[in-house]
Amino acid sequence: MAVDTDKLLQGNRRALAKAITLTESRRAQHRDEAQLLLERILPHSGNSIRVGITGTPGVGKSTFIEAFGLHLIKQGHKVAVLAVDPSSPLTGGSILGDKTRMEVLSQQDNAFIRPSPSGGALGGVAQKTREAMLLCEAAGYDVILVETVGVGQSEYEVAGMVDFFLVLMLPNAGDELQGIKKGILELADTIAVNKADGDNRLAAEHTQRHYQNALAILQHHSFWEPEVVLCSALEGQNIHEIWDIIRSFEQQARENGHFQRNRAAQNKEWMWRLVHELIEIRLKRDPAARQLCNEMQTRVTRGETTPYLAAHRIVDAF
Ligand SMILES: Nc1nc2c(ncn2[C@@H]2O[C@H](COP(=O)(O)OP(=O)(O)OP(=O)(O)O)[C@@H](O)[C@H]2O)c(=O)[nH]1
Ligand SMILES: [Mg+2]
Repeated sequence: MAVDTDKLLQGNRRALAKAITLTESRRAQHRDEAQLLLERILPHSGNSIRVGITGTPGVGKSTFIEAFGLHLIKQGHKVAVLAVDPSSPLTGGSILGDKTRMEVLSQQDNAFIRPSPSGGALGGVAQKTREAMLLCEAAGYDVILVETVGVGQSEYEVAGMVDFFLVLMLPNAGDELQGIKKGILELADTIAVNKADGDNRLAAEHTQRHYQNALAILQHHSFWEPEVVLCSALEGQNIHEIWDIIRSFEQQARENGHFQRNRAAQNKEWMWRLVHELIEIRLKRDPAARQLCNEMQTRVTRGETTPYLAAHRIVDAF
């Protein structure tokens, strides 16, 4: 499954699609090839703004990405849309399965849309999405949109791989209805209340004030003060303004060094996460270690030893 690296770097879509397929392959040989390819293209990656987009099902993510992506393309950008959907490991998830709401965007030469990978062994869906992101950047895509739904840990995983995190909300719904978990507001760099059109307008303004208040009492550790804006993906309202906000964030973050520091920290964190996972995978693969693990599990559940001591014994033996 040879990928033409030159073609990939020239922005050839078929080479890009093939490269991503290679990273998603479960075959050991493909995995090795993929890692070599990634190392080769790494110096050509990174020249993009990575934007995470989340929101409860039906909030309008697909509609928003369609409008937003078309706006960006008009500005001369090349837009890649990736998805992180851990909900359905076999089918590859539901989001972006419907390209119907991105019908126009998906036909653009300067747009590349890729549905969620299914989870792999090491690092899961997030690992593959990170790899796809690097490949898209190497192929010249300078805006990467990573879509996710509020399932499991997916918002956290996406927030950990992007420069800017956009949370879409519905008008006039409490936190429970938004599917908002505690902590999500702390991840948001901007909240956009979507569907702020027609009869929803007043309700949207109400929701806007609600989240403005909620954000005001949060502790921000960063230079950036998240805003709450209204938009209508369907009518194309305020799409332009949201891009302006992201641009402004990027400019400030690059100037004050946050941008580079954040990416470096993300890579470091991810490396450690993989180290932890890899140790666990190897441990469970080794027959002797596996037996010891089982033994320790039994003893811990019976209350014969402490989790602390059991963990030490396992790791020492390994
Ligand atoms: N009035 C109004 N309707 C909208 C807007 N954006 C999306 N919708 C509608 O809301 C419904 C859901 O939109 P989607 O874009 O599919 O939402 P989604 O978040 O991608 O949903 P999932 O993929 O199921 O998570 C569709 O019927 C859209 O037409 C908007 O700005 N205003
Ligand atoms: Mg959708």
